[in-house]
Order: sequence, then C-alpha cells, then structure tokens
Amino acid sequence: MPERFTPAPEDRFTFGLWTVGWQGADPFGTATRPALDPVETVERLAGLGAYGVTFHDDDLIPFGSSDAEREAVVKRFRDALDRTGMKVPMATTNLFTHPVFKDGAFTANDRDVRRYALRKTIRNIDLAVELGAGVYVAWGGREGAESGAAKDVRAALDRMKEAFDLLGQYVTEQGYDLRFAIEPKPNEPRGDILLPTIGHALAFIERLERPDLVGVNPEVGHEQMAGLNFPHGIAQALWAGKLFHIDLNGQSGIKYDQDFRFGAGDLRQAFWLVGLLESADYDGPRHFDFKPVRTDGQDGVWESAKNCMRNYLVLKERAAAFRADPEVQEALAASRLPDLARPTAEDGLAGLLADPSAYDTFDPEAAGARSMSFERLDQLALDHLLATR
Ligand code: 3MF
Ligand code: MG
Ligand code: MG
Repeated sequence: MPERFTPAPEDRFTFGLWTVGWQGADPFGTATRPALDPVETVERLAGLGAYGVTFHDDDLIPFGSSDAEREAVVKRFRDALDRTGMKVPMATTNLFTHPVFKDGAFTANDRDVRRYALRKTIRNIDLAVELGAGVYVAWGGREGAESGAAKDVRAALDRMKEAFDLLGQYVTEQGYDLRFAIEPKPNEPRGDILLPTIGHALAFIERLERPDLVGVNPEVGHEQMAGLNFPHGIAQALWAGKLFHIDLNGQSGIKYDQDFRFGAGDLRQAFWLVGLLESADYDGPRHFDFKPVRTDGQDGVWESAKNCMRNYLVLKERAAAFRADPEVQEALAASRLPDLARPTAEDGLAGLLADPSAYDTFDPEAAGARSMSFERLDQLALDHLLATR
C-alpha cells in the first residue's frame, strides 16, 4: 500500500466508540459480535493512525452506573487517552436507547422526561469539557412522531428551542469553550424526525438565544436518505459558517440508514465532498459514524475503520489532482465557473439599471445558445476519480 494513504493524527480522523463498537444488533437480529472495551478501541484506533475518539455518555459509562463505577471507568479511559495521545474533540448524549426516551427527549410530551433529558445532557457536558471536547453533538433521533396528532410540532419546536437556550446558558455560565452541533436526520428510528435536514436545522438555529454557539453536524447518509445532495448541503453549512462537525459514512440511495464505511455507497458524492472540505479549509475533525457490516467479525471492524481513513486520503489525492490538472482549469473556464465568483452588479443597482447591455441590447437568444460544456468537465472529474488520468 502506498505510504501516502496511511493516516496520521494530523489528518484529524476520529471515530465514535459506538461505531467500531457496534455489535451488529438490528431490528431483525441479535448481536453478531462481542462487546468492545472502550480502552481497546482507543488503543486499536491509535495504532491505525486516528486522531481521537468520540462517545455518547452511555457508550463509556453504562446506563445506571453508580458514581464509583463511573469514576473508575472514566479513569481507565483517561489513562488510555494519555498513554496513546488520542483526543476527544466531541461528545454527545444517548437520548434514544432507554425506554424513557421512546417519545423523545427535549421534545417528549412528558415534561419530566424533558427535564431528565436536559440533566443527563448537562452531566455529560461536564465530562466532555473535562476531556477537552470543543463540540457537543445533539442528534434528536427520538424527537418526532409516527402519527399526526401525536406531536404538536410547533410546541415541540418551542421545547427544542428552550432546550438549546438552556444548554447555551449553562455552558456560558460555566465559562466552557464548547459549541453545539445539531445532527439532522429525516427518519429512523422515529417515522418522522424533527429538524430532518441541514436546511431545517440552519433555519432553527437562527431562532435561538445564542445562535453563535450552535451549528450543525451533518451525516452523509442522513441527507442521502432524504434524496438530497450531501456536498450541496455541506456547502450551504460552510457558507453559513455553521459546519462545526461532520459524520462521514457511506449510503446507497433512499433507504434505511446504511452507515457503510466512508467511500462505500455514493462514491461520486464522496469525491465532491472531500474536495469541498479540503478546499474550504474545514479545520474540524473528519469524524466517521459508520457501522462495520454485521456479517463480519472483529477482522472486518478494524479493516473497515482503517479503510474509512484510507478512502478519505485517496479521495483527497484524487480531488487535488482534479483541481491541479491544467485541462480541468481550462474546462472550468470554458464552463464559466470563474464568472460565478464575480458579483452580478459591482456597479450597484443604479449601474445595473443604467446599463443598456444588461437588457436593451442583450441578446438572450445568443446567450441561450452558448454551450456550458459541462459534459467535458464532468468526464474529467470522473477520470480523476477513477484514476484514469
Ligand atoms: C444515528 C446517528 C447517531 C449520531 C450520534 C451523535 C448513533 O443515525 O447518526 O449515532 O451520530 O448520536 O453523534
Ligand atoms: Mg446515522
Ligand atoms: Mg451520526
């Protein structure tokens, strides 16, 4: 294997404990693999060249642990981090597994469940900050409904806003350097989940008391489950200054959340995504949220983790080669991409209105007949992706 596709901590690759730790239980079958010790996960991932790990509170500290058990688990974990140099740039809360969250957490109809969900989150925020995290992800998988009358969506959004306002107040009052990232998903496990796409989340954030503290954590497969173009969604999140974190994985079309390793699924979107993240100087972690297929044993777990990183690095090289190719530069110019970067009216509204060439003498027939030459451009991209150039 060429040296250049071997990851190093500088590449900032991170994995959730729940990803490689997934035992393969799905709605139709029980686990096919034994549980993984988080300490072993830290060590194995460090050995593969990862930068860090992330976790839900319950991934690390089993739900219902006593304070003494919690302390012992955290100490072992912290020792493993210190030994390996692995970081914890992000943490999150499990607000979906226990039956208490069956109707949601921040937007459960039951007020006492909502209050418990906030306290559970705040408890793990304290730990996240202690371990050095800068981002706290919020995936509201159970915030939603299966039937129309079951959820008053406008009231639920009021409660969702209330939750983020309280969490924002908490981190501000504690003086924590921690920002939140909302992770949208259209459905699964709920029939319909609130804040289903990047766009819904971005609009919601602007209604919060502290919008600056909140961004998004989009996941490849989640947007593709809704038939959306993931790189386009990421571009809008970047444009809005809201890409605080990202969940990389693979998905083939509008289906259940497949969580394939990164590079599997829609490879063309993966190519554009990596090109975008690298050219936009996104400086957050490249976080993998995938599930090693349940057909495989532990061999497949580490093989797929390694290949998430490898595929990212391969695509990074391919995307850079595309950009550096003089023929691509020429094709981009022929397709008038540089022109899109130019303001439409640097002469202002008055200039636009006074310019006869903008309307009176403009020839829409001639402009309509100009080829955009996108076919050549796209084939050059495909040739680079396939390494045939
Ligand atoms: C579900 C997910 C979640 C979130 C996680 C927050 C269990 O489809 O993607 O993974 O990513 O809860 O990081
Ligand atoms: Mg997911
Ligand atoms: Mg995710």
